[in-house]
Amino acid sequence: MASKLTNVFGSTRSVLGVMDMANKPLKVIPENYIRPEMEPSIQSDIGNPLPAIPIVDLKSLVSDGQFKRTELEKLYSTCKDWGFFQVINHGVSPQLLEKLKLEVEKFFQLPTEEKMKYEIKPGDVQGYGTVIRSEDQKLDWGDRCYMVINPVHRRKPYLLPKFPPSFRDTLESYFSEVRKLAMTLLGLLGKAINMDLKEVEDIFDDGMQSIRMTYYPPCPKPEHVIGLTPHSDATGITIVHQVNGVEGLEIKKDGAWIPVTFLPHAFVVNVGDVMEILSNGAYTSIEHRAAVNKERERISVAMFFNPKFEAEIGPVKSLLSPETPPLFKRMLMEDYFKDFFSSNLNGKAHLEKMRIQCVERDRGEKVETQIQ
Ligand SMILES: O=C(O)CCC(=O)C(=O)O
Repeated sequence: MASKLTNVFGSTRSVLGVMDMANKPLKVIPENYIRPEMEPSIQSDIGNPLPAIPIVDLKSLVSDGQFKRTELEKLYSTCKDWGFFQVINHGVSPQLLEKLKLEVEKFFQLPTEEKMKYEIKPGDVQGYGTVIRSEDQKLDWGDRCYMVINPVHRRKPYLLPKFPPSFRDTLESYFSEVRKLAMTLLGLLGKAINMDLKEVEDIFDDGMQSIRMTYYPPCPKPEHVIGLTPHSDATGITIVHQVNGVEGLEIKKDGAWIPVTFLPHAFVVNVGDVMEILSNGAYTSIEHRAAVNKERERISVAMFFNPKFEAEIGPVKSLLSPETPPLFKRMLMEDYFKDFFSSNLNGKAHLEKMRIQCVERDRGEKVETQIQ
């Protein structure tokens, strides 16, 4: 079937309601959810435990506003080798996380007609539902709501401002707590590649921030569907909260899909493409996906921290020299985003578009070409 493509930065329509479908007894999974090409994840067995993503204890990394050099070095190698870590002692209160859990669960349990008020509008990517760009598009086994939350003037008036008041207030408290954590982590990641705090703040302070809340219903054949298509994030960093303790996040490490086991109250943090670009490839933005569970629903809340729309992204100048030339091109954050949201999630394809390729010409001269 011919693909019907849309205008840039937009959707033809959105679909709502995997949840409604999964609530009815399902004999067959609809064809557009089936992923025949899905790579299996590795499983633990006796004597062969799963590799675990590193743990960062923020209390031992920073005390009295000072960081420990050895811990910072560990953070650097974690972001280089794994691109993912769990953060504990992060300072976000367990009471707030519990309140968020109740509110998010309540939100996803609202009748479909209520949630339709927040449906993604044609030509947009924000709101409740999934953007459909072509008739033959494979769909994820999850209901989600994505929205920009900062800068505040970019918020859609029909989304967060129209949420049930107690949910909105809880989300605002969550944003403010997690934002503090994100700025601390971004400062540390910057420090580890010799960026000044001022440079980090100029890029990220009051930057573009967004949130995706996802409800993954149980699926009778979880091995045939995917909750979230493999992708790397077009962000500086992402902070993921696994709201109801049900696992599903998987990361691709050395070619294998590894399930992530969240520690209680920990957040999982990942380096995004923008951080890989800023660090000139020192940090790695890792592909990840979400699997679904046969019996239990799963809920996650991911918060994305990006540079300001008007910031230029590209390798940090202090990292460049004739021996360490730029590996990525420079671009305005706003344009980078438009480009990201104009296509569906697809592994690391978006980051690869930013990569500068060095081609040795026959003459022996080094020429830089850019993959477009
Ligand atoms: O559901 C998860 O654990 C991951 C969520 C995520 O990576 C995303 O929303 O981009």
